[in-house]
Amino acid sequence: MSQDLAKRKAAEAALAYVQAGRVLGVGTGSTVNIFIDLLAESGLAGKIKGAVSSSNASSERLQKIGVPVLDLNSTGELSIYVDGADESNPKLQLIKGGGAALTREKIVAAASEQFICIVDRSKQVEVLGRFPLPVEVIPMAQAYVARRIEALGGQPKLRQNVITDNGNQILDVHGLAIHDAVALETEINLITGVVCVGLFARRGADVLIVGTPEGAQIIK
Ligand code: ABF
Repeated sequence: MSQDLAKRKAAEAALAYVQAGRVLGVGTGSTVNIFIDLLAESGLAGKIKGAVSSSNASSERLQKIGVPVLDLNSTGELSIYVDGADESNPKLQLIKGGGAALTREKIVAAASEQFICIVDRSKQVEVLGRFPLPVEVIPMAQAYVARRIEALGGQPKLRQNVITDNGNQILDVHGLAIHDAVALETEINLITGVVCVGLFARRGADVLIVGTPEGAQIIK
């Protein structure tokens, strides 16, 4: 209950960044779901031009509250992107992808001026990696990519019964302690067959909103 309240506090604080008349980038996950519901409750749903969504699940939720879901190829740069995360270190570098939407999340974040990340305190860590690092891979290459990741010191496990919105599979990489997130993101990105790695380090969050049952802490 208190974690849900903390997520709500973070989502509430993110509403302050939403700009009327602009297109909003919207991520995926349970905290984002609360944010979408608050867009409706606050009346902001009717004031934004529309949203670009990072998953079919979020698109459906946005459509249900009457927000036009737009194609990123027709919107140009977005003002802000609001999304959750699985882990954040003090540099606002993130692990994302627990919800299997990491590729579209990274695309929409890249196309947004500001990435506002909404979390509860359980997501804050000193060193990234306790949460298994998601890596989206082309299905025919998953065993090859797994071997390359083992050579980097990780323990990849194929996520069972999951095909991403892009038709790919996910390896969850266990056993990492990520002290140089930018270097590891670059290294995994270069493995042939990798579509996207759930390390948001080269471009982390611009603002981290940490919800607590009492309120929200803004970290920049
Ligand atoms: C999403 O937020 C994913 O990248 C991540 O797995 C998820 C976690 O959010 P929550 O804990 O709010 O469900 O963006």
